[in-house]
Amino acid sequence: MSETIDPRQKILAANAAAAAALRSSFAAAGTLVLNLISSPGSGKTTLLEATTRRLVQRLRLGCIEGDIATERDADRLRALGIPAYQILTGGACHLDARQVHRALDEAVFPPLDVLFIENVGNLICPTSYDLGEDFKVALLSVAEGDDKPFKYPAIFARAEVTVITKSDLLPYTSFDLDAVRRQVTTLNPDGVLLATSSRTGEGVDAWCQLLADRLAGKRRQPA
Ligand SMILES: Nc1nc2c(ncn2[C@@H]2O[C@H](COP(=O)(O)OP(=O)(O)OP(=O)(O)O)[C@@H](O)[C@H]2O)c(=O)[nH]1
Ligand SMILES: [Mg+2]
Repeated sequence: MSETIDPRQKILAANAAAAAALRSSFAAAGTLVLNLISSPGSGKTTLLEATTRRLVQRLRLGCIEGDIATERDADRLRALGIPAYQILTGGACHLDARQVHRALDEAVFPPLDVLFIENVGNLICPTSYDLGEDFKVALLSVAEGDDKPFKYPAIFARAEVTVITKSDLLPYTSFDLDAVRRQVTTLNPDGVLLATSSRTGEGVDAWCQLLADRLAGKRRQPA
């Protein structure tokens, strides 16, 4: 009897192999790599802009942007003086490890301390695709509603860090931060949750400190 292989499992296995190769090269380079995942418009690029403004003098930063169309997000980060490469998926709802590998080949980035990978705006598809990152970051904006972790559990369970964005909008909404905290803790008891506003700067220093701590932790580990 012939064994049938689920095509999705085959794709994910090929992706896992490509991600493992990326992870070893990031370890050898001592580069901390983050995979940022959230709905469209939740504030990924704006948080990266705020992060870049704070850290660009101290750390060598770079960015891979994933979008269906346009170079807009990569242009926003280049304008702040960091190298950024735009992957255009042409319709695909997530990035995969082979695209990241090709992007790194084409971009020829200088040595980096931190590489941000901003995934295609989507809380579902990017969740299953390992990109060789150190950890996934799930972002949830106050404007999206406080029920999202339990509605999209996979990403909030897998992301080591959840960043609530647009906290400046809290006074104008019924968003219950404690309710979100409880959901995230249930899904991922070891996860970290930060509330931030790229507009007021609230929580952005704590986010930058988390990046610096994770980078130092990675550099202490043998490659
Ligand atoms: N009030 C407020 N608005 C914000 C904040 N961060 C981002 N925005 C606004 O939210 C909108 C979307 O922000 P982006 O950073 O482009 O969102 P994104 O997640 O990168 O979007 P995609 O790349 O399309 O998925 C922009 O109009 C931002 O100005 C914030 O902290 N507070
Ligand atoms: Mg963006």
